[in-house]
Amino acid sequence: MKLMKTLAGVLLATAAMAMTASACELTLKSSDTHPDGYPTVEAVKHMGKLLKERTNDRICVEVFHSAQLGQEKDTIEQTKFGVIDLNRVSMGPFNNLVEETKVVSLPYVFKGVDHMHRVMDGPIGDDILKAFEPHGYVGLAFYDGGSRSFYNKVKPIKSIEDLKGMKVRVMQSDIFVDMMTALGANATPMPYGEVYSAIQTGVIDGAENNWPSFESSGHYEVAGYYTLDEHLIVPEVLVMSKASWDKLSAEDQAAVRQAAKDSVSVMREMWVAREKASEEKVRAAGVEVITEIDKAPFMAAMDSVYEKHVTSDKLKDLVARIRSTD
Ligand code: GTR
Repeated sequence: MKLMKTLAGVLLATAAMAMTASACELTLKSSDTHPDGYPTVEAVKHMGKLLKERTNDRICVEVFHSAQLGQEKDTIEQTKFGVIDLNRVSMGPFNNLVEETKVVSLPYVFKGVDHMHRVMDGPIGDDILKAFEPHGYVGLAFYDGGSRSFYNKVKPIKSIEDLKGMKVRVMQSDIFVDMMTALGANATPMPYGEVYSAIQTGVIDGAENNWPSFESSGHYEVAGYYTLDEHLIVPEVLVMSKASWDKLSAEDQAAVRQAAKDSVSVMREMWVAREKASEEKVRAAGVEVITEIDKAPFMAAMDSVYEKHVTSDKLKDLVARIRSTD
């Protein structure tokens, strides 16, 4: 009898635990390539917290960080089919799927990060978010991705000539391949997760990214020269699978959208702090940072990239609107 009672007690406790764990009626699975603590990961967690509060614990978000669900290009595909509900990625790997994302992936299209914010926070940003929908995604919000610059293990890049013949990893989009070709380098498109060992083993000489990614990926341990040429400012995007979205009520869709929007300012604050912390860590590790760089020749070399990729009226118009935004 005593044993029965104990067993019943254990069963009850287990059931209670299971109920607490599954208190959320719906848990949205979210993917991120970055490690825990990275601003994009924390931003989506924050979004999840807001959503949970606002739906009285009905809808939760679980963030699978550190590429647990796969490399960006693969997770983008899985998101289309609703295997992954939410995905935080760079817009670069979306270039071949959603044409409009190409304009924000063009080298030197933004005058700086503030300009990028003004563009993405306004009607152009709204238009780009809407452009995801016919392709099976719902664009929810843009996050910061800083400025991307070149790093390598061979020598300090002080001018465009230093890039000649270098093997540089880029994100998987033709724009970036053509950008490197225009700079006289050899582009190697590959998933982010393969870059560290590719530099280490000499498959490539270097890559390009912002301070937080350069630091958190550990690439600075194998690539000791970082040149702040800031050739790209590619915003990050948080998308939801249209398949998952369509299962929500209109009210819950609005709650998801609002929680995503409300996570943006928090993300930007975290981003600024992380950029500073990452820069300090990388500099303290002895990486040579080249800040004195004439960007004019880099910009001039990009004409061919624009000619090749900005061909439709739609993209021409978007680029013109970006350029005329103060
Ligand atoms: C990072 C970005 C990632 C990923 C990565 C890359 O800056 O946050 O989403 O795109 O760059 O270079 O692949």
